[in-house]
Amino acid sequence: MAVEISTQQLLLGNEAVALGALHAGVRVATGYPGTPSTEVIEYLAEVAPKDVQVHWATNEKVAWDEGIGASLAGARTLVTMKHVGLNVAMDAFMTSPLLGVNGGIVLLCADDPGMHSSQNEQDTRYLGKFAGVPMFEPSDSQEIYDFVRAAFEVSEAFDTPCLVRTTTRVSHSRSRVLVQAPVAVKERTFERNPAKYVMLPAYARLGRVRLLDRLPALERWSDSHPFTREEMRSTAVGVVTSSIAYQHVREVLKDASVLKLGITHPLPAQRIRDFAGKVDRLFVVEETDPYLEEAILALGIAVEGKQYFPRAGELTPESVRHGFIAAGVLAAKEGTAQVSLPAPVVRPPVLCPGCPHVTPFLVLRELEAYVTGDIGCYTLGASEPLRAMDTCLSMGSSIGMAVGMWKAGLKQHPIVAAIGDSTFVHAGLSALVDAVWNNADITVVILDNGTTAMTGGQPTPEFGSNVRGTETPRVDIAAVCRAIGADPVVVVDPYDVGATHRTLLAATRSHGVSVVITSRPCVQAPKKLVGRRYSVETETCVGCQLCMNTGCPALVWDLEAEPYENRRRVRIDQDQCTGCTVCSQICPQSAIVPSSQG
Ligand SMILES: Cc1ncc(C[n+]2csc(CCOP(=O)(O)OP(=O)(O)O)c2C)c(N)n1
Repeated sequence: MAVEISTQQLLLGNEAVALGALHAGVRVATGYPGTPSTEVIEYLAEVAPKDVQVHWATNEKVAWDEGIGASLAGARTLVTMKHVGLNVAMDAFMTSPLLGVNGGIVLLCADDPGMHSSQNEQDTRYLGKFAGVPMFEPSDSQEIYDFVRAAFEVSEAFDTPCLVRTTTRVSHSRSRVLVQAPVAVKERTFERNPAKYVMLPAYARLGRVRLLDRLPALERWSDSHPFTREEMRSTAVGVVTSSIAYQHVREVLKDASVLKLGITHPLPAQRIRDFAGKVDRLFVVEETDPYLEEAILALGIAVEGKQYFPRAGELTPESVRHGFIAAGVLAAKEGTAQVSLPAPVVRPPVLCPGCPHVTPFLVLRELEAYVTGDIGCYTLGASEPLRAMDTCLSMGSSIGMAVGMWKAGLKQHPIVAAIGDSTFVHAGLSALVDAVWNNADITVVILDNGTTAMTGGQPTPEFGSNVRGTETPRVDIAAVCRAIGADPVVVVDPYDVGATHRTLLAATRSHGVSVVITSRPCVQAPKKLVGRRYSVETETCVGCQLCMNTGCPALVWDLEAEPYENRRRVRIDQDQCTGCTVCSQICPQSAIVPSSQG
């Protein structure tokens, strides 16, 4: 082991996933970054011995395909992604239970209720049920560790992939974990079996029957498993719950009896029936959708739930308390010993000082381009003051949407797709092929900062090294675009405002699919880059505020300087300035100059 394993550790939920997998004998782990799942692969890369293969894939479908390949070749395998990532992997994921496994395979899928860092809110439990796989829902780091270990056993015992579904608070909370000795896993190797592993319709029909036959056996297993825990207290109120909602129920309604579910597909139907028979009023408390509630109603059991508890956003102890007050279970004043603090001032996210994504958006706004955007730090190009992005749907959608707009006949302004380098490799490549093939008249701007900045700076295929820092070949994005047939393909430095302007203007005036790659490393990766700082010459500044259009947080109002004709002058916060020079290049007065202290 690269890191010593003690018996008790304080672990982040995502670290517990990694350690649980490691102690279950995982040999291959892959995934695509996405909050709140990202730390699993990063931690595993740190603690796993070098003979455990840990790497990032280019997208979630590729990760799942690699995972299934590794499983069939005999390795216990972990694949990680966030909820929307499972949509990307869904085609392969849906068919994989028909093939079954060789080495156990576990998918860790982390949902983001409340959309702290996501384009939508989605309850993955429906997808687990849809695919017909055993699904585990842990509520703290100990359960994550135990459930992940168990999931590998279940995967092999029932010949099916397993899903461990977490949510933000479980993935990102730290709690004590008692770790067990690693298991010794039996060696397996690939055995040819086309009738099981080749999904021709004739074989797939058999696979579908195997899947359906497996479900009753899994339900019996779920009914008898200790991961379903009945905690009997007062019989006036019984609550069926799982995941983080369990913690909130225990905090808010200490006297209630609880049926705590650890396996939420297949549901332990008999245990639910038995529990319902022991309590006067039965509630379900669950985050986001009424997944458990609908299933319990379908069993013919009367249950109360979403009429009291919110469906949108994260559950909190407060929202659970309010729900029970509305249901008449708690009196309004009960359990409200909370200190009520004023709501914090909202501070919208902004691009970092020196972010190389700023200039292309300044130029695109000036060109009045229709900009179909994509997902990454640069989505902030839609916000004030840049206001240069018109749409954003899902990862990789920008190019297809630009083609669609062009097909629909939008002509007044140039149509530009803006996409980050990681997103381009994730789902933009085939869309670029489509654009060229369909003879579209669009410009694609690849905002190439050499990293996956939004999720914390994971390496991309052009980075030159992988998650463990091992050297890898670099994928040349410009060469790929040329090979696809985009023309022209121009690389420009976004810190050079004039060159970026000229390049984008020429590209949007050309016909066909043009690509402009704005190439500059992320200012934060691998560590904060700082050049010579700049400052404003107060007497030269006329308060025109043009520099403020960059949205750079280092530019602030100079409250001490005399205003110029009633306009506030600007100052540069020296602690934040990175010396990118963009504001200096656009200042019409040439008032922004290198600081004397350097
Ligand atoms: C399907 C899906 N997978 C993963 C994510 C998480 N995520 C959001 S943006 C992003 C990539 C950002 O990298 P890049 O496109 O290079 O832009 P940057 O943030 O570096 O500017 C990822 C992985 C997501 N939102 N959707």
